[in-house]
Amino acid sequence: MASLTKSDRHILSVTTYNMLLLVLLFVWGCSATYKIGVGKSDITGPVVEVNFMGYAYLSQVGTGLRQRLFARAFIVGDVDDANNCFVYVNLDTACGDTAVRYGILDALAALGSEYAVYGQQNVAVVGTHQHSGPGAWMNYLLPQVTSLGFDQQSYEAIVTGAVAAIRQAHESLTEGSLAVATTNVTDANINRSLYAYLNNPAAERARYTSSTDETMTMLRFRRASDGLDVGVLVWFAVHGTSAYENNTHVTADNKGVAEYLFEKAMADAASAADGFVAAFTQSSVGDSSPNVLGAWCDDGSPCSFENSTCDGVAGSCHGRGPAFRALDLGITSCYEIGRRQFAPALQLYETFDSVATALTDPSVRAFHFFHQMDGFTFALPNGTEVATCAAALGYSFAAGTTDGPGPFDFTQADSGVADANPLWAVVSDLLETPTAAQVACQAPKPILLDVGQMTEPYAWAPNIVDVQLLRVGQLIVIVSPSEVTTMSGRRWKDAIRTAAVEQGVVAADVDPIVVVSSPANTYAHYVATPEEYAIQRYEGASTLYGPWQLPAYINLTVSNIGYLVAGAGSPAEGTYPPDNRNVSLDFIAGVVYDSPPLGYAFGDVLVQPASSYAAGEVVNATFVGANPRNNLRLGETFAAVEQAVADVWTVVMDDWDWYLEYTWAQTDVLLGSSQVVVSWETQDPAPGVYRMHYYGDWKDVLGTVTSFESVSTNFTISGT
Ligand SMILES: *[C@@H]1O[C@H](CO)[C@@H](O)[C@H](O)[C@H]1NC(C)=O
Ligand SMILES: *[C@@H]1O[C@H](CO)[C@@H](O)[C@H](O)[C@H]1NC(C)=O
Ligand SMILES: *[C@@H]1O[C@H](CO)[C@@H](O)[C@H](O)[C@H]1NC(C)=O
Ligand SMILES: *[C@@H]1O[C@H](CO)[C@@H](O)[C@H](O)[C@H]1NC(C)=O
Ligand SMILES: *[C@@H]1O[C@H](CO)[C@@H](O)[C@H](O)[C@H]1NC(C)=O
Ligand SMILES: *[C@@H]1O[C@H](CO)[C@@H](O)[C@H](O)[C@H]1NC(C)=O
Ligand SMILES: *[C@@H]1O[C@H](CO)[C@@H](O)[C@H](O)[C@H]1NC(C)=O
Ligand SMILES: *[C@@H]1O[C@H](CO)[C@@H](O)[C@H](O)[C@H]1NC(C)=O
Ligand SMILES: CC(=O)N[C@H]1CO[C@H](CO)[C@@H](O)[C@@H]1O
Repeated sequence: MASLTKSDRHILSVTTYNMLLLVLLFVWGCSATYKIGVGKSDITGPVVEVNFMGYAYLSQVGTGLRQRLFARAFIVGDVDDANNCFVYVNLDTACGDTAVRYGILDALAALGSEYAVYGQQNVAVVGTHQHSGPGAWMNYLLPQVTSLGFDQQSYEAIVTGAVAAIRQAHESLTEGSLAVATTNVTDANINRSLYAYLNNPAAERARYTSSTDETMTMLRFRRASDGLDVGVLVWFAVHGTSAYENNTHVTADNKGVAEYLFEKAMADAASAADGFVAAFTQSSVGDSSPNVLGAWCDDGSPCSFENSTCDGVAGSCHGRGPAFRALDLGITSCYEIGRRQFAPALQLYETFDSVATALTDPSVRAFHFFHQMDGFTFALPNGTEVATCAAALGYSFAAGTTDGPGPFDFTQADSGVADANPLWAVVSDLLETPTAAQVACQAPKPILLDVGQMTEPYAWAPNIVDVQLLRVGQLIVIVSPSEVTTMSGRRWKDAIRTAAVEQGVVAADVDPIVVVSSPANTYAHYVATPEEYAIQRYEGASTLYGPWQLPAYINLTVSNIGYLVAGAGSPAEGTYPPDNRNVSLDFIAGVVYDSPPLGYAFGDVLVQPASSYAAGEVVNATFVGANPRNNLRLGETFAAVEQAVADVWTVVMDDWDWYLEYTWAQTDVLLGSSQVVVSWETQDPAPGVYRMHYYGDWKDVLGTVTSFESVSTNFTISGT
């Protein structure tokens, strides 16, 4: 081979350089550029004297706070067209809801033209499905029964925080890239209705290794300006029922723990921008339980397989979390199931680039419409015409699940204790007997509550649902109003994946990535497969619109998937669901006034901490308190642990921290006296000098609210 001249070498190196550049451009070109923004804001409503939303257990009324709740918002937009964008709001709440979504949309509309691109069509409001936050913020009457109505303060905390998170996301919009990676998590969920799941066809079940969806999907947001990550949105299916129905401290359950651990880890990560937002969002949650040791009778024998009873009774069959022997209302299990989502997520994040798929198509699309489920007739894929019905709940609904008693289990208040529930006393006479047509439509469901036909004094449950899909590049998000069971989610995702390819929604050379978010936008209970429905366990009994609900949801989304094609228009909005915010009943008494016991002042320390503790011990301080409903202290804290660092008090823990617990108790109803215990379950803190700090707000007889604060004496913690 002839030797090259200097000029030849130059030409060669230029060519090599150009080729390299081309290759690089090709790689960069693969990853599309989007507008991205993230935000996070406190949504912790009244932590005491309000019933928790989720288990609908009449006596589960808040007595304090373990961990604050947040809204985390993500905005994705097309760089070339500001109108093509969507907002994904992940709320640490039991579910999305019509009242809350109306409130968010009203508030966005009031922000003026800059926010006019966000509306019905492209805002998704998704709940993490936790069961230990204050309730009384929902649009329909049924979930209001155990919460004694609708509480303006509880509702506003969620709406205001969600809007604040969306504003932060909007104000932080910048160019960036998105990529998706998945991993399998095998120790954080279990199927709680295996008997129903097994009624799905054997050939279909054989396609999967598990009876729960074990896929964790992470969407990473990386901004272009400095290459730092601003957030992750993580889908994984597991009920937020680690904390049991007898826990009365507000928490965001296992997903709140995962979010906390991930955001704390990112605070020190070189790859993460300041204000990094990690949202763990809910997926095919319907039959997926965090009680991974299975369900057992209180006497230690297994519950009946078919109907989860012990000697024919449902009440004594309970799911057990990984740490059920801790006898701490599920709190240790809750942390552990959170950690079991955090750890694989962190590992995925740290190895992300080697396994991720970049989103490569710059288009961003979303559609939403309302659909009347009562009397919706449509054709199954084999041509047979079927219909969905007005909402109804079956008998198994009252029995609840192995994760806890039935949500809205107000049958407990049915006789004898009616006086205990003033709202039930008002509405119990309004129960409807289902018509023959409704019985036939819902068969084989034995109807317990014909909620879809009950509209007095206002609608009890939704008959109109939100139908919504979001798309960015080849990622498609199914936004479901009902809790989707494992197999329902698989069928729905398959149908969307197939349709997205067939209808050219995604480019021919990429595979669509499909995820399910549920429960979102409203609360339409469950969606089970027709085969699971036939079994009528809890999830089937709570599939509101009859046996064909899942095929209907699939039909509605698949038929409209063309709206996700770049440049397509929008579907008609449909008939809006009723807005019950102004007409809802409210039997929740407000705070009358606070006053300290005779001879004391607000903030006086009734019980000081000991002077020293060993790491691992619990430190308690008791203060003369006031009702925390006087001021929710959103974005602030009721309690803090401070450490003396070079003689300067430095906050080391606040209301967000899992191991700092705030407990409020009324000690004299007439006088309005109360006390607060700030309790720190120390793990392995740095040895040093610490104190407890309590922040309160008291209300006088005229209604004026005044803030106060107080600190305990110093205490030292020695090493282990
Ligand atoms: C997850 O599990 C499924 C089923 O066993 C398997 O096909 C897939 O490759 C796994 N995914 C990852 C990322 O390990
Ligand atoms: C539950 O299933 C058992 C069989 O496992 C049966 O004996 C019992 O009658 C069932 N109970 C109810 C309430 O359906
Ligand atoms: C709380 O509920 C769980 C599950 O039902 C039960 O195992 C536990 O004993 C209860 N704890 C208390 C203190 O009542
Ligand atoms: C949905 O149902 C309608 C009405 O029966 C039918 O025309 C359409 O083909 C169905 N769409 C899909 C995707 O199955
Ligand atoms: C179509 O499918 C449904 C649901 O599997 C079934 O009930 C029906 O019998 C089928 N119709 C025909 C004509 O095969
Ligand atoms: C509810 O009441 C508020 C305040 O009075 C009012 O501005 C609003 O229009 C009402 N909304 C509906 C849907 O009636
Ligand atoms: C600390 O306070 C909590 C909450 O009131 C209470 O449950 C716990 O028993 C107390 N622990 C100690 C060690 O006093
Ligand atoms: C408590 O600790 C602070 C900070 O180290 C110190 O300034 C103060 O003197 C201590 N108070 C008492 C009573 O020891
Ligand atoms: C495959 C699988 O996940 N099976 C579990 C489903 O849940 C039951 C208890 O409800 C377990 O026993 C199975 O191991």
